[in-house]
Amino acid sequence: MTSSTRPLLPKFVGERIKRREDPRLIQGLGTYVDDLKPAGLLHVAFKRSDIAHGEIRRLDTAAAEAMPGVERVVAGPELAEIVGSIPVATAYPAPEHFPLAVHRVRHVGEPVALVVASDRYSARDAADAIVIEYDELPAVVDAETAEQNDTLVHEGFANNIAVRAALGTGVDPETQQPVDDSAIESAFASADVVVSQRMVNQRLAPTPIEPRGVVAHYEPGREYLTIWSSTQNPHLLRTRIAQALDLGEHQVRAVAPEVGGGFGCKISTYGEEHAVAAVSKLLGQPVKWIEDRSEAFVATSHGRDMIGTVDIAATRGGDITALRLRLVADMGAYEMLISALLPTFTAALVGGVYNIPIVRSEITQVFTNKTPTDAYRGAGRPESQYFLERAVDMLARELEMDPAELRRRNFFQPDEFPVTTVAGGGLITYDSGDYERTLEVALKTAGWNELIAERDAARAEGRLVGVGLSYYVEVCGAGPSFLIPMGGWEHASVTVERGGKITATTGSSPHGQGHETTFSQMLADHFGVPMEDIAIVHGDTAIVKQGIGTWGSRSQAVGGTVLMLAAEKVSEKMRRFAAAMMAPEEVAPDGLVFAGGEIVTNDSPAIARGFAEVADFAHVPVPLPVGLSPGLSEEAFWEPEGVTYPFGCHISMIEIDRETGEPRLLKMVAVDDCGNVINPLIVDGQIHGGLAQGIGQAMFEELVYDDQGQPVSASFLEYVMPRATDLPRFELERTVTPTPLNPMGAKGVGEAGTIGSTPCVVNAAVDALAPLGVRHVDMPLKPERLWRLIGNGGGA
Ligand code: MCN
Repeated sequence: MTSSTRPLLPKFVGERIKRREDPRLIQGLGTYVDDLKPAGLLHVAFKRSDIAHGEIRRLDTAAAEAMPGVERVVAGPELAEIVGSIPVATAYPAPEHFPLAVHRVRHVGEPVALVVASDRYSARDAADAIVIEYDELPAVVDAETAEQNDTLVHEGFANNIAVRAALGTGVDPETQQPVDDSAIESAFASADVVVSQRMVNQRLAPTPIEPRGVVAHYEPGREYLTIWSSTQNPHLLRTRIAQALDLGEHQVRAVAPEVGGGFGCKISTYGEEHAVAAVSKLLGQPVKWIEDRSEAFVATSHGRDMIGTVDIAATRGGDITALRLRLVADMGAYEMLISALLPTFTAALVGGVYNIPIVRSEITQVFTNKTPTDAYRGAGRPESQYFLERAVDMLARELEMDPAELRRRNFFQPDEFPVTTVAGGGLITYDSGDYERTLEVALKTAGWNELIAERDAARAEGRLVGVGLSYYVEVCGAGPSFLIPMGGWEHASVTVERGGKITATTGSSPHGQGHETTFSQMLADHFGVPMEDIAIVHGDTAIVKQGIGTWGSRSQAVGGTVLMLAAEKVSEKMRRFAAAMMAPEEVAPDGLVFAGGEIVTNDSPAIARGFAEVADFAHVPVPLPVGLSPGLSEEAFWEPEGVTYPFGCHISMIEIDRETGEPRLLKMVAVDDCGNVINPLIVDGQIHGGLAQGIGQAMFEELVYDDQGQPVSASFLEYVMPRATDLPRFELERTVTPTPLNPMGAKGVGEAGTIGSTPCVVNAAVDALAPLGVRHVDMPLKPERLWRLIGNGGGA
């Protein structure tokens, strides 16, 4: 793929280069959706349900319509006529989900009507003046009993079940239903040791710094809609909006300008995007909606919310012989784009890095009267590795074995890869791994033996100090298309312009990951030019013709690969132009290399032409070399044969105040392996952010609903985000196990930190409380919860 004569990773790739996008972002020079103010702009505000479940008996918009500045009020049935139901991307049956509720509301925060007005404040005031009377219905709140609840969230989904599936031993992979329980039952019946635990992976709010926002501008004359959205997925948005409004994709331009974070909650196309686009088309004017933080807590999809009961069986010597996961996943009130798939990811990876011969997962996904759940950084993998790594830690304690030693004993070995796992039901094949090496680096970096000695000394003084270790494997770089409902490929184009500057487009649409930097590092090496000569364009479907978007940590592995394929097509043509320019010398294009702003022969003395000189010639080729067409612009589509599996080992130390229950994280070591690294500084940054979020789940964050389905922690007053002062200095190391699935040998890293850190911190907390007899504590590690455990001498 790269030109044959040059090394793959020569100059910029592998260097700690600061992000090119940061100067504009930190100086406030970026353009976000709310910065857009097209002439004639109108503003939308949504009237949302303040109850969890009820029939809409009366919707009175008269007062709102009479208010100054109000242009239009739209309710559910009218909008449903125009845009229909919002589609999901999975094969599972999904209930209808209209952008504005029709007849019934199913969660607090569900939009019921919208107001279009001349300014944001008039729109908000008028939305507040809409009167809705409901016939309230009982709310389905508890996921574990939703199946037995007499109330149905959706009439068409009996027992509130969205999906019932199974994976692994004794399961038919076609029907995803258990067909033979004998192996799993006999494994548990004959085990020396069995450890079982119910664990809660609590509901979280993704809370990117920039909430969602949309501007839509339909131009009736051109019959053309431009939609700007704070999205991870502009191309999917284009497709979905075109379908909803009965337009061709060529009539819709979707733009993701600067996006202030997404963490998975901006993958879906939301009802608000459909609604704002439809209203702009109705009125023939530009329309804007900017989500406020209170809305974001109830209207943007939530993450996690799974309850797992794990049984793990082993021999006395520490060989894990079987694992069973019974999973209840709370979908909330509707399915979002890929939410129905996430529990299957959890199940598919629940065997982790261990060679466990018998693994069975049984999944029940239920509807409740809460905000829908969907992808949140890690999307299924943090839950899976949490359930597994807590169970493995409990097993180590039961066996009185060093937790590192128990893990080491059960790893898949390097010569076993590629490994098709039992947990994945034959559908999952880990590409590459050397798990023991990473464990050893982590133990050494953390000073494991010293940490244990320190903990024991602290214990001797009566302090509650614990040490935790976790191992994870996760899945990144999604493709090929048979696995991914939106398409498992990515697209890129590369153009070398007159004068030798380069513009590349990528269908990966970053929202904080730094693609402009890493992708230009790769192209700079490829073409032998400075990074400053390269522009990476993303997020605008009028310029970037095709794309799948940024999610599932796939941009480097898939987007990076296709970019290099497009670059190779251009450089191949450029070598032929250069060879023609070197005539009458007999120069073989294959023998030319790109270096130092020139295209040169490998011979001595070398013959060279300037990069810009060749670019100019390619645009005015007189005479046109035989077999060449003018210009230097190429595009490529590519999909990988399979997904990559990064892994890593995290170690932490925590102290819990005996008097107050307040936990303090003292140490956090993360050793992650994402294959070859393009930019170590960016990769470290991705790990830092991921660790903060994973620790946030372990220690602080939780969306709580009362028994009426009212969210009671839906503001930053109650929803506790991790702050810099809550976190220790992160100690990072890396091992490098390249993947064979792409030419760069790169795996993804964007979610890794989130996945390993959560069980690691909880394992440390349980270790701290173990002298009191504590076996498990559910997240988050709230001081009150810990204080009660301490006060009860470790009892529940
Ligand atoms: N990279 C690298 N070497 C590798 C792998 C990656 O240098 N071996 C670089 C890439 O070039 C890219 C970055 O690291 O600049 C992340 O790449 P990758 O792991 O491919 O992940 P994506 O770019 O696809 O990002 C998605 C991932 C996800 S799924 C979530 S959620 C997430 C995350 O990235 N949300 C984020 N990181 C985030 N970072 C910020 N600032 N904001 C978010 O919302």
